[in-house]
Amino acid sequence: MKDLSLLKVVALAGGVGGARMVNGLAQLLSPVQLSIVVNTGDDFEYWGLFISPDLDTVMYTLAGISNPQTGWGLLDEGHRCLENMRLFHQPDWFGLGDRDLATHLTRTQWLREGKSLTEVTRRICSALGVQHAILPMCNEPCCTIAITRAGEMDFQTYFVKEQWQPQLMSLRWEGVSQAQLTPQVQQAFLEADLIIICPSNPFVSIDPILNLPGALEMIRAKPVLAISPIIGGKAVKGPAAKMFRELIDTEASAKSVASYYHHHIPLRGFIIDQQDQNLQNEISKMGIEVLVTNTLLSDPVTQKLIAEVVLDFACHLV
Ligand code: FO1
Repeated sequence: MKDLSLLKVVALAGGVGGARMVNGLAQLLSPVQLSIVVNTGDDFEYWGLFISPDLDTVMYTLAGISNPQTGWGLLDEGHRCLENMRLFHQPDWFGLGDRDLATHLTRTQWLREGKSLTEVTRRICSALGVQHAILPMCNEPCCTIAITRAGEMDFQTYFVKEQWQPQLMSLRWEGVSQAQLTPQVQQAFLEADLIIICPSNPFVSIDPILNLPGALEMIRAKPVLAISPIIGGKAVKGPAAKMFRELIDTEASAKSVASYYHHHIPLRGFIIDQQDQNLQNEISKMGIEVLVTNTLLSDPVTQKLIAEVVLDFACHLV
């Protein structure tokens, strides 16, 4: 059994569910103990600005300034700029708030000055008072492209503009062959005692990280624990359940999540919600230790409680 105070964890995260799990872990693990590797497959250009939604969602959540209703964007937000962008017949389907714009303006300026996405993220985190290392999975663009019956589209067009309704046939990542895990991410994997796959969308938040050259090998070398993003056959938020059906012709369940990951990363542990208690034995038969607990990350206090249960389970596994 590992002493929690000595545990070094790397969390893989994307989207709102991932950010909320990370928020729980960050209340229990110091910045020395916890590093967060974040998906950048959702990144895109909009209004001439470089937008990195998953980095922002994790940063804002850890800074305690994210909009609790949506999980993304900022608290106390205005949309005056959006109103005037409409006057100029600019696209308005991606709702950028006024305060949020400062992040995109600054990130775009610093990237244009030649700073890496990792350095830009470090600087913004420091200004927001976030002490944990939020690490983009790579510094090169590696954008998720949705191949749908309605044609190909970038991820945000699929997810926001089309409200993830087009039928998905497959996904691809623009630039993946030139993309590399950053040195900081590789170092975090090497030093980790445990890797936690947060309850994010397996296909568009976690797979972009796993697809990067060398990622699977580095992750397989460590004990891995995952939390199911599917509860009672449904995603807590977003298209994960629909993607199980459309991408791999599989009914979404905590069990299908476990076998999806286990197929290419042997899971040491898997955490499912009480609603899926009935799946515990079937998942255990795959050779995975299963923990059944509440996994609804509804607010920061609950996020911390769930993280406590997860880490206690983890300390018995590693
Ligand atoms: N999601 C929406 O459904 N509608 C939006 O208008 C929207 C705006 C937005 C602005 C900034 C940002 O960081 C995220 C935003 N998101 C919006 C969420 C975003 O599309 C998703 O959180 C991730 O890309 C999926 O993980």
